[in-house]
Amino acid sequence: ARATVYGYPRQGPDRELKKAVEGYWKGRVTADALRATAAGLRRSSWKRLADAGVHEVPTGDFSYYDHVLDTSVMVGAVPQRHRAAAGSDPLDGYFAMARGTQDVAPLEMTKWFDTNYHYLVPELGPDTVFTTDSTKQVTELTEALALGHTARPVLVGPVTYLLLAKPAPGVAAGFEPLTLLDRLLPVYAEVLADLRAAGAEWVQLDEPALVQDRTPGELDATARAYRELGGLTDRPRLLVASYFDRLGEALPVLANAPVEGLAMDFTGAAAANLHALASVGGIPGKRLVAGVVNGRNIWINDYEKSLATLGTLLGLADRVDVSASCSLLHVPVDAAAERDIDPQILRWLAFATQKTAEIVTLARALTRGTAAITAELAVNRADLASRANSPITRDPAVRARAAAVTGSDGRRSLPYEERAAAQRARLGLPLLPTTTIGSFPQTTELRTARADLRRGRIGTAGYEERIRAEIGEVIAFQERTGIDVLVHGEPERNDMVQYFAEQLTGYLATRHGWVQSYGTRYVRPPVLAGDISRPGPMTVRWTSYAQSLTDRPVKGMLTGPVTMLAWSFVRDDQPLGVTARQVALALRDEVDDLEAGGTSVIQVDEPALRETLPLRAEDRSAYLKWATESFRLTTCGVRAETQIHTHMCYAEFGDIVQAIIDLDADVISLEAARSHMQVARELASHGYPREAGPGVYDIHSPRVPDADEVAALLRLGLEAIPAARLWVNPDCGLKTRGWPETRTSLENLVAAARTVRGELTTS
Ligand code: THG
Ligand code: ZN
Repeated sequence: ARATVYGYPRQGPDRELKKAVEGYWKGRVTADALRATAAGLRRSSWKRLADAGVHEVPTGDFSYYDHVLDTSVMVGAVPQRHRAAAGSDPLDGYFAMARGTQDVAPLEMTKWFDTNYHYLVPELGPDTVFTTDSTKQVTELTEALALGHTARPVLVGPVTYLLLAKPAPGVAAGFEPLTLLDRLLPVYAEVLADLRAAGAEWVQLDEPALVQDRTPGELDATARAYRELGGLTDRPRLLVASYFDRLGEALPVLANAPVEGLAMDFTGAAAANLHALASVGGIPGKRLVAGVVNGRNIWINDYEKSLATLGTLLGLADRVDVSASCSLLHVPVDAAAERDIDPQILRWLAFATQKTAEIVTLARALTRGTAAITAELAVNRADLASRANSPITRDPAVRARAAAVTGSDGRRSLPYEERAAAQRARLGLPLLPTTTIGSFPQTTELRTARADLRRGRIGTAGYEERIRAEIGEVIAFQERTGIDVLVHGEPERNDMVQYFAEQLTGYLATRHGWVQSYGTRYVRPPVLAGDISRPGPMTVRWTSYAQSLTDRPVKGMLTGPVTMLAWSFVRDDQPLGVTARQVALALRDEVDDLEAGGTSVIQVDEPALRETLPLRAEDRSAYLKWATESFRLTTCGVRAETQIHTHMCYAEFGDIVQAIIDLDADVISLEAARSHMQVARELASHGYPREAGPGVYDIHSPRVPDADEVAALLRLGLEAIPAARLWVNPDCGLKTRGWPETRTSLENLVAAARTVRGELTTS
């Protein structure tokens, strides 16, 4: 058996790629220097893999920005508006597609399946003409072969590429990119021929879209695609890879396709692939690459369990190789860099480096028998036992409390209508009340203050003085501008998930655990390692301080349990719903403390509610059940006159409106400005019964909307949501905006609210 991986973190151990690319954008790094840095990173990643014992390294998985964008370049799917830039310089054209320019908008970005990676959405239409550019794939393969590696180019497969695309601007929304398949396949055929000529024995075609529910037409297209590619004579052997879930109905399609290998995920919900593969009679004559090491979480592998899976698989394919379930892009580079984590706990963690070693060990056991890994097995067993029996993973008090939760803990004391009356009486807000989502601009001074505190240049007292001053300014600005429900602006927080994780017991933060989120942007997801409890209040002090400065209500701001899970590495030793309940109980105490401290409005953000929705429809109701239960457990402990808000963004909400209703929040604010209040109409069509603030100011752009424009959006909102239940707010938090545009935009927003209020009272 061979050890292999489908992809490796691109950034380098110290995010060297981020620095080089951003330096290039600023004109501080030449194109040649950028290319040299990239080639150096590829070379060292292959060397790390090969030195660890990986037999077949991936090529073409590297990217300056995004591998779906690279695929668009490979097939010539460059939108008209980016062609001028691409024509004058390919690298600048590439970045124009990724980031836009002064004159043209970038491609849209969206989440890569249910991960936290974002890709650039291909824009296609009936007039799209595909052309072949295999340069990047061929160059990277040639580099690896020249270094003496056995290498396997990895490409986004044609079916997934088309299924991830959307109609180009100006093309009818009903256009289905998959109808372009027959035009796209000849391009893939040329790329395959070029790769063969460059020395590829195998090429991997990634088709993760096949783990989602697919229509019979889509499955037919898949069969046709692989019949055609498989039927080519001038091609390397083909490995069709799937990951993130089970193949389901697509399995027989691929098993019967004239390709030489399949790569399948056998972790988590995808473990069902094992029985499915047996029930189609295996893939005799084909190579199976078995993803038994979880490629998107950070826990060490259970060798005995993986070996049992691999043992069964041996009878189901011609040859079985070992890999991670998906590209290692989704995990940080090296756990050994985490000097601050307790060495005992560190033994439970596996980042890309450790996962590579696991894959090699399992491949060795498969080839030479488990006797060849006796020592590794013993260590693995001991580490798993230490985790299972640790007081960190089993806190009896947390468990007893979670077990004692009853249905009434997840129900507000009164129905919405009565709460709303109590809240109206307490808050005394005008019609169309104005508010913001929570954060205000994170100025350079604030970042510097945080960095100074970290490096010991200023003490806690100096830092807190700085935070108090900022809160004072933010409150004064909001009062001056005439905003009705104020926020403290969150100057003390960097990443909201990290901020709470650092204050909860059972959560680990990493120092170097960067994972690419999009382009040159990275996050350091904290680790939900143990049972979660809250040693003390987390936000009460700053919220109370802000409230002490004003007579208007100041909203308390928390991140909800679903988002805390979605943006962390989660425990794999208990159901997600169990972890969510623990986080919810810790947050519930925070909500209760805020209320006890006099906070009358509390917002619990769930931006990730939609993005964690399972890939397969049949798994969704179970997810939505624990997701809504944990939100309600967080928020339902308050009195009727305390108003609960929530906020969601980054998503289409159409398919979760019922879940949004089930959260039973009094007020929800949503991203909507760019979609012309589409979300307000969606809420209305589902009979959404409570208050809503569809965003009227798109904070993703530095553009300042004028008051007329905001007023027009509000009038649109009023067509869907009655005046008594409509709020006025931006799309999302303001932390990425500058102060000048924030100031004017919010002044215009308040002016628009006043204008439309006037129209309501006179009519
Ligand atoms: N927090 C976390 N996960 C997230 C988001 C978040 N996932 C989805 C979405 N938001 C991703 N968006 C971003 C936006 C900006 C950055 C990263 C992800 C970003 N990162 C800095 C960088 O790479 O330079 C580093 C930030 C830091 O120092 O922590 O700008 O909001 N958890
Ligand atoms: Zn948001």
